[in-house]
Parts: sequence; structure tokens; C-alpha cells
Amino acid sequence: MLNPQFVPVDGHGRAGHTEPRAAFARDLRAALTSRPRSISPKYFYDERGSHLFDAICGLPEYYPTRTELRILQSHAREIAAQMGPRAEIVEFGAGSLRKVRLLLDAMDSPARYLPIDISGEHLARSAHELQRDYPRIEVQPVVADYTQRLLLPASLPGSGMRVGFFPGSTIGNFTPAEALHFLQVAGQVLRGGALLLGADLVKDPQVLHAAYNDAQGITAEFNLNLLQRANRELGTAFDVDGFSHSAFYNAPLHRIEMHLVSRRRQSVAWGTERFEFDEGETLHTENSYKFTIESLRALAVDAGFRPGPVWTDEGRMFSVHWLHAPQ
Ligand code: AVI
Repeated sequence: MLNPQFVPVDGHGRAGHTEPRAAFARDLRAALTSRPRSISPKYFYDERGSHLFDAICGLPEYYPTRTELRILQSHAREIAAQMGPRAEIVEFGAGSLRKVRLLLDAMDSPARYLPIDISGEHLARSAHELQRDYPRIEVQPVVADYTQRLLLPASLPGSGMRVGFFPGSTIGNFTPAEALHFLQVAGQVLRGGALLLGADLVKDPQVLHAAYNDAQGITAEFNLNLLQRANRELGTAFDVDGFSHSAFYNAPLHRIEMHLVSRRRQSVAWGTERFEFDEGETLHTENSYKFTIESLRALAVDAGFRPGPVWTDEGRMFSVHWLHAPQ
């Protein structure tokens, strides 16, 4: 079945999330009128932003994607053994078909694949591709905001364990409170099953710095695209050349911070409104938290999971965790 299904999140059949453009306008206005100015990194991912992110994943300096792929590749059989026969995979986000294929190829008769994503179009495209290549697996895309309360279709009769898959260290882009909330929501929908979670690890700050300040400037483009997207979709008049990309490791908080820094004193028009930026003033666009194996496991325990095996690469750059969901 390939028609994306909308899953209501509030029990009244309402969508539970605002129309994306209205939400972007609301959150950008809130960012511009508060100090310090900060906006959710989820607004990076319009069509151009998603392409730029794909380009980032292939950059020599950006180690997380290839390292996680290597970990999944080397340990696919052990991971599949944890799942047992006829398991179903629930993927939070629909961006990593390469990664889920590694799992599906190693699994014993996978029953169903349920990718969840807020973008119906992107989801339908990736689900279609996967269904074409895996005709025996039921691919059932679910259009929903997986950071909210979720209702998923009931398990198929005779199916095995339900396993959540959240690769890429996207958990690091949440605030600690959001990460805990996400894990609690995931724990509810995966009850009795497990979560396979990718988490980037704390490491040499120079390696981290390079990963978010690549020589080709793709990460800078990705960051600045937020302003271009606002100009395109919301009619703001950001002078994109008037801002520069900044990414640095905040060691006490174990996170990379990305900001857009105003190169000069300037005024940004948005309809009849004006927003003033001083020289050096920033719009904080992303945090990317880095974990230790222990800190990630402690977070999972707080959300009701029981930590299982952890797989890492030789350089201990990245980690993949098996977390048993609450019963
Ligand atoms: C999607 N997320 C895990 C990426 C990260 O590393 O935090 C987003 C990204 N931002 C800049 N480069 C990549």
C-alpha cells in the first residue's frame, strides 16, 4: 500500500500541526522579536535545503553519514539478529533509504516498513522507490510530525518486533527537553519493541569544527538558505550577502552551534515591519549536540528505555544504539 496515510495526533482528527508556511512565519517572527534570536533547524529543509544537506553528507569533512553507514554495514547481521523474524521498521523521518536498505537486506523476512515524515511528497517518493526494490515488504508511509504524539497503524497479524529507526544523529538537533520528549513518544509507539538510534559522539573539537565549516562552503550555503527560503516563501527582504555563516563547538554544552551573523548594522524589511540587526548580531539556527555513549544511554533510561548493545567505529566517532522500549 503506497498511499501516504495521515495520522491525526490530537485524537480529534485534526492535523495537529499548522500549515508549514504559517508555522515558519510564526516562528521566524518570534525569533526576530526575541533576544537572543533563535529558530528551529527544521526550517533548513525546503527542497534546496534538503539537496544541500544531501551534498553535506558526501563531504570529506562531514564524517557522520559515512561512519554510520559503515557501522550499519559491518554490524547489520548482529542488528538483524536483535530484531528476529518478521520485524517491522518504523523510521522517524524518510531521508535515509540507503541506511534502511542495509537493515532490510540483513533482516529475516521483514514484514513492513513504515517511514514517518511531515513532507508527504518526499515521503511518497522515497516510499515508492523502496517498494519497487522490495516488492515483498509492505511499505506504508505515514504523513505525520513524529515529534508529536503519534498513532501508528496496528501491527500486522503474525508480525514480529516493532523496531524504530532514527539514524543520522538527528536527535542531536533537538534541545535536551525535545530529545527526551521524542524518546518518550517513540517509547509509546514502540512498546515492547526497540529503537535503533544513531548518535554522534564527542570528539576532537578540530574534527567537529571542520565538519561544520567545510572547505567548499556547502554548509555555509545550507545555513544561508534559511534566509533565502524566508525571502522566497514569506516575502522578507534579507540581504543574504549581509550575513555570514558561523559554526563553532561549544565545549561546555557539548554542541556545535550554527549562527547567521550580521556583517553590518542593517534593517530587514518584512511587509510593513522592520527588524534591526547590529553588526555581529546573530540568528542562532542550529544546535548539533554530541553525546558520550553513557550520556546517550542515560537519556534513553530517563525516557523509559533499557539500553542494549552499542556499535561504534574504530575511531569512536559515531555510535548506533539498540534500546529496548518500555513494555
Ligand atoms: C541532520 N543533522 C543531524 C545534521 C547535523 O550534523 O547536525 C545537520 C547539519 N547541520 C550542518 N551540517 C549538517
